[in-house]
Amino acid sequence: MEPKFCKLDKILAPFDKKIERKLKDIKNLFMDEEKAEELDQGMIIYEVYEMENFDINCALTLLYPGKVGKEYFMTKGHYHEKEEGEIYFCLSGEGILLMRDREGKIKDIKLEKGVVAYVPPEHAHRVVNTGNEILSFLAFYSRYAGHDYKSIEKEGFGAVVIEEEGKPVIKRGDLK
Ligand code: M6P
Ligand code: ZN
Repeated sequence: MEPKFCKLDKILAPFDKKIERKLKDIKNLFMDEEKAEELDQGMIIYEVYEMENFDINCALTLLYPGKVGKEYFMTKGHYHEKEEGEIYFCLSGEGILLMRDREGKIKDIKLEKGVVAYVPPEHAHRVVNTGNEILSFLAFYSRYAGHDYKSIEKEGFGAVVIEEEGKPVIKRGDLK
């Protein structure tokens, strides 16, 4: 097995996989789906550059600033298929890391440059960009963890982050 490396410039390069999520791919995540329909469906909400390794993957996510109505742009969010945690390292921007345990309890960590956050196993995780610039962060996770998006699609996340009086507010409850 050869050691390998990527360099972090604007992207993690060379990368093994790039994922681009456009509004049309995730519009059903937002509370105001009608509003989402009115916006440019080809707009990129976030990009992920992944370095795949033997056991631990590393991914850089660039989450663009913006809102659908009052709700900030965010990632899809997922549980892991295996009981594995994940480490986030925020490089730039401002945001919130939302976590949801299997009982639906919501926890959150504010993200800004330099924050290192641990997502425990059995916690769904989603990142929300609450600032005016790109929110960029690295994530480190087991290659075998797997992404379970279905549970969130079925149950909803149980919290949304919206702008109220110019500030981000987390609304908990039986929301999307
Ligand atoms: C981080 C990691 C990746 C994930 C990405 C985007 O980089 O958690 O595993 O793919 O964020 O999040 P999502 O897959 O929920 O859209
Ligand atoms: Zn994950």
